[in-house]
Amino acid sequence: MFKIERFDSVTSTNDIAAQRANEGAKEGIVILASSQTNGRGRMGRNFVSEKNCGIYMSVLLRPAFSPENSLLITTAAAVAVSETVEKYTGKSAQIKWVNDVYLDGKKVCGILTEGRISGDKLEYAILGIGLNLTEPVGGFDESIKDIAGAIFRCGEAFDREKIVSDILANFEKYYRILKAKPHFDGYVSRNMLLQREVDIIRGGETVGEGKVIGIAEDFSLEVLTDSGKINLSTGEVSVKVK
Ligand code: BT5
Repeated sequence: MFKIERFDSVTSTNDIAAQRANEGAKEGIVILASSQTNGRGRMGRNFVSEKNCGIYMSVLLRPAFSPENSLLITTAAAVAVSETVEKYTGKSAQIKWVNDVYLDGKKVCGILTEGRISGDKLEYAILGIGLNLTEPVGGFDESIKDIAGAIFRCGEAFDREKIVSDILANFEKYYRILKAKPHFDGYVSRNMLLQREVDIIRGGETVGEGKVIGIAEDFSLEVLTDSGKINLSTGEVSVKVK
């Protein structure tokens, strides 16, 4: 399903993939770069993408479903990356709702799905995946040194191309039947927030607190607050572990 275009350095692989999409490229184009000068996360946040230290890639998708289902792409990718990380490390990966993969308590991967909607149709989606393979020489950037981790130790041998193809193959097996949510159990079983006390953040402000009790079928986060159970939808809110 995939055709990989390789780059040395780009602003953001999501930008190049969006360009391809706007030029009419078919589903399955993958933009893979050794570094990004303007890698981004959600809500304008930065994604540190140092040269040869990670996998920075974006996949152009043209799914036949409505924009509301685009969360299925992000969550399926989180499971696909987790499975790959587990294969190479022999350790369990965890998913921090909704788009981060953690290993040994550190964030090793972030996922950003962007798209273009026309009318009520999803014209295309760009699945962006940033996975830290090794810590840069001299350590992670000051801004992320407390939270970021990598899946290999410096000097450890690995086959980057094989890891890329494993992630894509794992993703494809879910993507083919995505509306049936084949990745639901794999997502829920890796829920890092389960039973954790969290602050609920909206627009940078703490608007509530509670205990995470699960993930609902629509991938919303179930939180028990003083006034009962609420379901948090991504896009509006994020949570911070207390
Ligand atoms: C994400 O956003 O983590 C989504 C990151 C998606 C990156 C990929 S790389 C390929 C494609 N091209 C792009 O331009 N983006 C995608 P979010 O959940 O908003 O988290 C952002 C936060 O993660 C930052 O504010 C930092 O705290 C932290 N962070 C930044 N760089 C990191 C890194 N390399 N490793 C771990 N954490 C990092």
